[in-house]
Amino acid sequence: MADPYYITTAIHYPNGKPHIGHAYETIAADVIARFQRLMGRDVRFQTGTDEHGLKMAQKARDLGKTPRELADEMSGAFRDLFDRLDITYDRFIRTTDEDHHEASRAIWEAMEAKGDLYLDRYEGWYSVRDEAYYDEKELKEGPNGEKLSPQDTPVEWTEEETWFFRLSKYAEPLLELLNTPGFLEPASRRNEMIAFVEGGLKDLSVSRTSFDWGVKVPDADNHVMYVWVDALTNYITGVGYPDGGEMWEKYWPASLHLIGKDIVRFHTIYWPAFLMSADIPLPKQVFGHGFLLNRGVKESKSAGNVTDPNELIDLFGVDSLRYFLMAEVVFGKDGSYSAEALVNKVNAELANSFGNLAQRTLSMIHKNMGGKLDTFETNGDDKTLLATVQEACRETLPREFEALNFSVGIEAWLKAVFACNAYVDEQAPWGLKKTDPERMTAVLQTLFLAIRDLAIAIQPVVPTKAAAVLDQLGVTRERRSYADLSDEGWFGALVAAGHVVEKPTPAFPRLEMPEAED
Ligand code: ME8
Repeated sequence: MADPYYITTAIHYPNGKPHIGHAYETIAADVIARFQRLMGRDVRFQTGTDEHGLKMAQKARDLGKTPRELADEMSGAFRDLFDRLDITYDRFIRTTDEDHHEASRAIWEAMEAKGDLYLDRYEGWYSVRDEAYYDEKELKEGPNGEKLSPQDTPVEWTEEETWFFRLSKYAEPLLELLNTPGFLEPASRRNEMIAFVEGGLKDLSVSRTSFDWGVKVPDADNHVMYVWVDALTNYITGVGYPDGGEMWEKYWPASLHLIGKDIVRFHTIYWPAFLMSADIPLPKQVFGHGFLLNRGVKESKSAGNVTDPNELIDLFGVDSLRYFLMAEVVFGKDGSYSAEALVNKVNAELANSFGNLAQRTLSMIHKNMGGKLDTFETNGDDKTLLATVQEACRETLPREFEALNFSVGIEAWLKAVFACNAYVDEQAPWGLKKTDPERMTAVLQTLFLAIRDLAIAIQPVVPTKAAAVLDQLGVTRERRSYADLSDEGWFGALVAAGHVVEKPTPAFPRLEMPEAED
């Protein structure tokens, strides 16, 4: 049986349209999901929208809509974007889904049965934008003397009767968890979380009475759950909690919660504590990726620099966007993007390097060999090239992708592409047609083998483009996994089947910079 692998993204607030950060996180998760499938694992991939809470309620009120109307409209915009981005999710969860309400009530009841919930009065600071409670000592002073959260969002003083969760009880096991190698990655995010726990954990307010847009607390109808209690629970709703069953047995605990660095506290402190309280096993890993900046600057409505990912897709295509984000940004660190950087990188690495390699090779096979393949003898140069390509595609890239070092894996792949292009220049197959046709066929078919490895390896990042190259090579859809790479019989089978290389169409055309608008 294939190893199960359950990956989740954060669920996104549908209080506005999706932005580039949402696209980035979901693309990264999709690259992981596709990679793990190609590694032979049985993958489940969940993403979705986080629809409750004060932020949604306030935004809907400002727009003169009901929260439900706003959620329906914007959740649809997220779903449409993810479909356009070729995101292969198995479930798009909405926290307004009925099974999610049931799961949220069930985890609440489990925490209550443990004696971890009690009613008391909350007095303190709340940031609606972060949907987070803050301690006085965490706050900063804004330019006009106002109080701001550590994320620079406004906070308001809140006083109400709420349910509390005994977070303080879990300090010891949480420290042990945070010190477990691999639980929270990258390791650079650990110290801050450890310091937060060591600074003393206060019990957490987990319900609100001042509004009603949320999951109702069991037997206390005037309370709705604190939005993060229900939001985090989405991860288990999606695999069958509380009923259990086959999906639950197979996929929980999750292999990876992929989230941004701003919400690490919720995922590595609150969430594990809720799970410990409810006697549910803990996720294996939480990875806090960095933020994507627009030419080095955070996007915001007030700065007027918010990019609609749909526009980037319209201009440059999905695979170009996916490639740029994964190749350019060191995963775990902040990264910067701009249309020029995207066009330059994609043209240099995909169009001029890999695309051109495939296009030149297939054209020459089509023209000079009548598109026909045959068995051939390799010489030392051919063997060296194939060894370089195979090491990159069969070892380095999979190893680095497994460790979520995408840019490092892609860099190794690109070096192998460069090696192929250097080999083409050295061997100059176009000059061999008259002088040594046998050698020409050996060179072109060595390249054919190399391109197949390169195209298979890069599929998680540029699925449509890689598939187009593999189609042209004649590699069947069922034989494109990482395990298939070491099947040495495939070329012989292709020859035996009489595969003919057709006149190729470029899989990676050059991108143009759009005309600047006045
Ligand atoms: O935080 N670059 O939702 P959200 C990269 N609903 N990632 C970014 C980003 C940027 N510029 N801006 C945001 C929430 N993100 C909660 C999550 S999970 C149970 C509930 C990331 O819509 C952010 O870090 O504000 C988060 O992982 C995701 O986008 C959704 O953010």
